[in-house]
Amino acid sequence: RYIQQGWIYFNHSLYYVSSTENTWNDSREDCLQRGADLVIINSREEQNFIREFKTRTWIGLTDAEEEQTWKWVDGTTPTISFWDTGEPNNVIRDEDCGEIYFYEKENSWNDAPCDRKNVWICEKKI
Ligand code: 2F8
Ligand code: CA
Repeated sequence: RYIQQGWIYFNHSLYYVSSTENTWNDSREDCLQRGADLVIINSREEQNFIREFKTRTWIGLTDAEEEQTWKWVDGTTPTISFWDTGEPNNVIRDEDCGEIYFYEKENSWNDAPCDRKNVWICEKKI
């Protein structure tokens, strides 16, 4: 078993859950400084693993570059997605950043304003 202080292992990646809240950009910056990036969700198993932290959290998803074109922080387009019903809806001002909102539900992603403060989760592949 792979153990590293503050990081939790799942399926070839390590995950770090912040203990404070920050904007999406500052959250991403924190992850980069930890040699990681905001979490990228590639499977139902990973989505459900992240939900188990039971927190509203930023994920590494944004359409800041082009409205309605959602991209992961590694530049890829989601192959599988878990938007909540009616999301993404861009409802409050400009909602360009992805979060897990109602983690009780498998379909729990929401687009939220990037300057909102959230817990964040970093992922690094090992
Ligand atoms: O009901 C979904 C809706 O809830 C909030 O707006 C009232 C969210 N806003 C923020 O998180 C700021 C919306 O993004 C979300 O779509
Ligand atoms: Ca929304």
